[in-house]
Amino acid sequence: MTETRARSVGNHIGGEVREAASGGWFENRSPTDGELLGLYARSGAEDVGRAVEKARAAFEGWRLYPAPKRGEILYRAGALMAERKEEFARAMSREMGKVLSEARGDVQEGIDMAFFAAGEGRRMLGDTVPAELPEKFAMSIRMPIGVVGLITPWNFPVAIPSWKSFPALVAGNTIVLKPAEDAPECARLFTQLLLDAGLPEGVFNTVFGLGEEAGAALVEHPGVAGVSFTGSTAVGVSIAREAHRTHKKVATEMGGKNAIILMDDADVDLAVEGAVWSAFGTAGQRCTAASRLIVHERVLDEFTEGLVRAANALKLGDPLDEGTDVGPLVNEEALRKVSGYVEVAKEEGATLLCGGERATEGDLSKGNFFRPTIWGGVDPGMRIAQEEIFGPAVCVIPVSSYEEAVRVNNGTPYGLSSAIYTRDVNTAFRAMRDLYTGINYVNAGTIGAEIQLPFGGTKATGGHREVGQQALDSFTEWKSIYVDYSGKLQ
Ligand code: TXE
Repeated sequence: MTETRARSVGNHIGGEVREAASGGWFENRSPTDGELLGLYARSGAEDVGRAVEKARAAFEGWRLYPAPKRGEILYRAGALMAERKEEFARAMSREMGKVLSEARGDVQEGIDMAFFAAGEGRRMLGDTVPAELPEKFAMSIRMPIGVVGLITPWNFPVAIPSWKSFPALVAGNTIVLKPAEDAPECARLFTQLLLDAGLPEGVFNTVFGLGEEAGAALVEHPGVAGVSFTGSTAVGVSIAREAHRTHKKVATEMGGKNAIILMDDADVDLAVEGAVWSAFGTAGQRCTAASRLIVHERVLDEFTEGLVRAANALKLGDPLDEGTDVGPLVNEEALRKVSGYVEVAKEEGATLLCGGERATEGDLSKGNFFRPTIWGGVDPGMRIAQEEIFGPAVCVIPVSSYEEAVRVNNGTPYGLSSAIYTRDVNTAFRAMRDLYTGINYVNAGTIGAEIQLPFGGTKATGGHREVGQQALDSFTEWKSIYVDYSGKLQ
């Protein structure tokens, strides 16, 4: 790649690379040291309109292209992604700050998703059911919906576009992607990968830009049949409202306030390890990040001591360094948001057990580094225990029974993931029944979703599911078909 191309990246529309109609650009800067990594097209309604037009034109051919053949292209995309894994992972670490080992995991999810979705090309099961009359046949099939708009966040910049794109493509839809402004390079690599894998022109289009400009234009466009979004609750709710107004199918995934419960019979060392990675992995910027630790009072001291020790031992630094445990927050806005919650916690009377401030020693001063933060003595009603912080900060909430733990777990607006540590198999099964979240871990932290099971949550998380066979639900409509072969009015 030449220096000039690295510095200014245009949209991918109908197989061509184009500047934004306005000629504007936005900057992509490293959260580690502020370096300018590139300029990306700052698109608006005109660019989005052009991309939707190309995608609509391509839809007519793509929907008739046999699904097993669509699957073959996805197989090639998966294989190419495996070959380019390191390139993707490094670009990701550099532009959004996830440590390299986690970035590789992110890309691996994309690879897994490509192969899984490719298989749907020969499956995409519908029902055949008995008809009510002898010479009649009844069945259901999935139909693609048309052009789908994908709006994706920066925190899983390869996995999430893959989770959305591959099922949408195998089902016969064409796509306009509006990736997050904090991870555009991953989206460029992803788009190039799909073209190299052999997707016909116009089937996959990428329009860079800001949410309220390019993103909003995509949601409003009448030629878009469906929208799939992952990001903040406020934006997701406004997108869903606009999509309903303009009669689009819509799926929103809007984060969580995930909890890990520790019962008094838990393996405390195991739980400390699980809690540390669930709370501070990707600097807490995962939708399933654990931000509440609901701990039985009988193991509270032992657990809290172990947790603070482990958090203080984490190494902050350059995410490209293999020895780094925790990288920077994605941008200065995120830094302000997390710092704001430290003030809130103080006002609410929580006890700061460690962290609570920006890390500025040595090279860390150049980036958005925040120390792993733990609050003790937290009441479940406090704002820090209710709102998504999306940073390396976690609350410890003491409880005295299983019933109280379940009540606290279920007592937030969100419902993405939860975990329980217990050695009692009966308690574990009760928890699987009682915790009202879309994902539930037993004796493991809130990390490690596998793409063959649905991913998503209840309540303010959004209620939709990605990946697994359920992924097709956001990108297809069911059609029921009745064939009468009697040749007469039955
Ligand atoms: O999200 P936004 P941001 C949460 C988390 C985080 C907060 C802010 O709490 O601190 O959101 O992050 C596009 N019309 N999560 O600002 O703004 C935007 O360009 C159409 C949780 O990154 O929701 C980007 O592509 N699109 C989450 C995408 O929406 C719009 C992951 C997400 O951006 C738009 C990320 C608009 N009006 C953040 N405004 C999770 N569930 O994991 C923005 N966008």
